[in-house]
Amino acid sequence: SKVYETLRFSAYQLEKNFPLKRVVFDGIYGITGETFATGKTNVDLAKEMIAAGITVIQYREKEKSKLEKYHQCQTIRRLTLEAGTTFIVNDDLDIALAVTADGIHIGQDDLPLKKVRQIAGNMIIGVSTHNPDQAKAAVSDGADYIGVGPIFSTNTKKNLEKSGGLKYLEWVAENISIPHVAIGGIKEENIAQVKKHGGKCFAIISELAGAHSIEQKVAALHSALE
Ligand code: 3NM
Repeated sequence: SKVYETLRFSAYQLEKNFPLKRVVFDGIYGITGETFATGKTNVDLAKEMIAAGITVIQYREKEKSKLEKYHQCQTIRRLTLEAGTTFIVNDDLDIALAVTADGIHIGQDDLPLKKVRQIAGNMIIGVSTHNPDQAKAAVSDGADYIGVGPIFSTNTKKNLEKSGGLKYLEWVAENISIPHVAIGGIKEENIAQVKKHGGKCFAIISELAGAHSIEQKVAALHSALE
């Protein structure tokens, strides 16, 4: 169909113009969440994250229309390209392709990973996992990294599948060869504990969105990790 051809063309363009970057999943992985901020848009949050030195930013937005999300992603794509920041779009593969994001992040209920790979070419693909079976499947189906969570309880995501938390993270750190990103309830006061249990990269929404200054919060998170 026409839509399918358009997506294939976009992926082809992406391969030609944006060869896969070597992305290091290490330290803070910032996720936008303007519903958890006061008076800041997703674009404001991304700007603050870039200024704070965050090197991977994911656009995550569950309330807005496709068009609103597309416009915000266009702006964040421009800002992240200028800054050399890796830009990953959550859920919306069409938006990720349309703005030539560096990557797409999918959950267990999204299109199958193999199909996403077919459409997205060499884009970075991340997959949320909550147990060892999902992690092993993500690796064999070609994910570039996995999300590992929830580590702690969190109110940020609705209908979140349970996981073994820190025990599941330890299992991943020992058994999974591709990069892993810990997520779920990670804050200044518990990030050192996550590191102790095998965490290397830490995905955070509310602790960043809710901070008065993201720059100060990132500095505090870094010193907690030392
Ligand atoms: N995914 P916060 S936990 C989006 O376990 C999301 O896969 C999770 O937000 C998973 O940092 C989560 O505010 C919410 O807890 C993360």
